[in-house]
Amino acid sequence: MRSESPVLTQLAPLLLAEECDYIIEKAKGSGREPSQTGEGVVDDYRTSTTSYLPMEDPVVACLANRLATVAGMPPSSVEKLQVTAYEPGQEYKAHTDDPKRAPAQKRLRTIFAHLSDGLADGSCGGATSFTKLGSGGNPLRVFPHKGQAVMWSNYTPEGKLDTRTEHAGEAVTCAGATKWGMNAWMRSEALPKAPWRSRRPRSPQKSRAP
Ligand SMILES: O=C(O)CCC(=O)C(=O)O
Repeated sequence: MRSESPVLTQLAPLLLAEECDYIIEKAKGSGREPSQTGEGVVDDYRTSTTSYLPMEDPVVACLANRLATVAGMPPSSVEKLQVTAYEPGQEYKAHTDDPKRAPAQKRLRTIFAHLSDGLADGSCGGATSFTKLGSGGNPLRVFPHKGQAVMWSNYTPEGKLDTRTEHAGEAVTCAGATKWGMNAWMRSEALPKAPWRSRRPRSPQKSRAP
């Protein structure tokens, strides 16, 4: 997997296997809804299901801080982490991650992490494919390796939406296979109520007189 323009950074690994399993369990416990597209509609453009992680959970909050650090963004820029699951035949067609947003709310950066086993050799589909990159008429495909992630900037240094980052979640093709992934989107403006942002270190406790 390689692209220097735009830069796609492979994070391998980003998450421990135990962390992937934890995220999946938390996502299952948060209820799975039909996914919406970036325009906020449910249709056959995106047929997976989605859940949002409980960001007040200490492990999840710790992960959000790690993701922000890796991306070089403040923790308060991280949106609620979104987990997405694809059963056989489900997909997310080509899209960019920041359609029609107000400038203050730009999704500057994306980290998409793969959470499941069994799809790494590509024989059961499920790749994250960058439709405008790649060669020989083939998209640049990132196959799902549990714990690995890919990171990119959705905007050019000049501040324009970088349409070269268009990507798709290819359909899972094998019966019984499920692909789990996690989106971390980081905004240009702090999310004021983000409870998972780093708390200020506590002031040292006054020592009691012996
Ligand atoms: O499933 C994938 O590989 C990509 C998912 C994605 O692009 C998204 O959820 O925005």
